[in-house]
Amino acid sequence: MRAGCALVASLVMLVLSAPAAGAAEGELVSVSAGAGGAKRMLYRVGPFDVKPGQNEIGFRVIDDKPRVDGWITRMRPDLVYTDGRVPGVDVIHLHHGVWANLSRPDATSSDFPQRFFAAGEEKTIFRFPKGYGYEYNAADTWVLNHMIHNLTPTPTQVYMVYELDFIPRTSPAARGMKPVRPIWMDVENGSLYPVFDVRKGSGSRGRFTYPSDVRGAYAGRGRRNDWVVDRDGVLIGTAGHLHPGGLHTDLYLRREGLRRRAHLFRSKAKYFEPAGAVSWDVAMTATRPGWRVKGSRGDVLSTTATYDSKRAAWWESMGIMITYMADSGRGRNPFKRRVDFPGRPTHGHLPENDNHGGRRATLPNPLRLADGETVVGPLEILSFRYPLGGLGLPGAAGRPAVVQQGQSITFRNADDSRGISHSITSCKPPCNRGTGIAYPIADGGVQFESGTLGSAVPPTTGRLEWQTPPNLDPGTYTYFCRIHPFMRGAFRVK
Ligand SMILES: [Cu+2]
Repeated sequence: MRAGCALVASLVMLVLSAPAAGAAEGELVSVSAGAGGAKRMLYRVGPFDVKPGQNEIGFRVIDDKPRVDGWITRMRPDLVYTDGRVPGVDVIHLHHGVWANLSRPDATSSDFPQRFFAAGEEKTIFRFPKGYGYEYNAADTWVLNHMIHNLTPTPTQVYMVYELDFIPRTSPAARGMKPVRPIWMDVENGSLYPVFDVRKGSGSRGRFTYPSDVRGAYAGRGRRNDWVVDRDGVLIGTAGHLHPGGLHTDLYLRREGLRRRAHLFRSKAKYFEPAGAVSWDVAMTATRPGWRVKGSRGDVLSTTATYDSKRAAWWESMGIMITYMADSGRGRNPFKRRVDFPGRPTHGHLPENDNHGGRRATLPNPLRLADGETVVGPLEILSFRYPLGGLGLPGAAGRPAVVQQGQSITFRNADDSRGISHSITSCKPPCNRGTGIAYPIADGGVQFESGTLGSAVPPTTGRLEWQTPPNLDPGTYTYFCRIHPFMRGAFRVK
């Protein structure tokens, strides 16, 4: 581990001090043999106790990994219940898993151990081109940074699954393997929760690119999306990570003395989702096996993330592009020859994305309801309910809460004591249809957003209270909780 690395040290302390996180009780589930001594190994880590409505970041040392040195040539992530079924993404959502090697330094951020593989709900399968692999030392310590999000109040248990294609160092297939180094590219690199907001209507022509479309995105903190290439080498593969609403991530190279930057690759979000770019029913494209790009020491690699901003706002979005680099080998000079050929999606539609939602109204239409009670004092969100104007609540409580024009409603998250965070996020009225991966979304004509209300570390904002904008025109406004989208509410400005 690198000395003087405060964040890593604190992560390790966190991992080692948490009793539940000491010895992981995961296991090697299956092994199948491939050519030349290669193996496909399926591991599961956990089980993780998933609390009601949880949406938090945790760490766990991974003891479940190959026992001998060798090469990793492919990784596939997943999430399963204890009975092996894959949870619906509208129920349990893999916000992210980041596999980090505590025994090696990270290339692009001194605040982290080496982040060598990561996945979100798009579940990208990463395969290195033939002859390349991630060099694996059995003695290295791995830690899994996980964020498992429960969209419901029902507790459960899940395992994180990772499948490796592994070549033991002593097997014939290991001959001539070339090592790759993970280069973690991220539009908010260095942050434990690297997010930015996409407002509806921002950017131009319905597309918003971060950081380019935000003036002063990195004011006073350096360009988070840049990395100065530290030694000559060859980039051999990459794939992007986005959230719903995301369209593509891009990788560029700049070289001193050249005016034009070279476009290296666009990782596109291929949506299977019938409603379009609004859900996790998506696969990202990865570079094709023949992609090789020469980079020289002193070049600047950078990444951007582009989202659709026509239909909705996308709060707390990400843009990450893990790129793998070898120290030597043949590659194209991207300033002389084209390299940005289209990639391929790493998988097809996944059945856990089958509940799209948004088909039928399952709650009363607040536009047609009579006035509810006039708001006096803060509204306490408790037990996954908005107390006044919570759609589906019995009697007057289920009708739109009334506020006079010029006044605000204060919401307070009273579930925080149980570690549950909520948001108040505007959606287009009536916002009363069935919940699924594609509904509701933050498509309110008037945008308001509380952030993730909670007192803990990110992803919460550290605040429990939020006030509606005081300048709203008379009318009925609908909102939902981004963390628990079955929660809906309405208020009426008079
Ligand atoms: Cu909530």
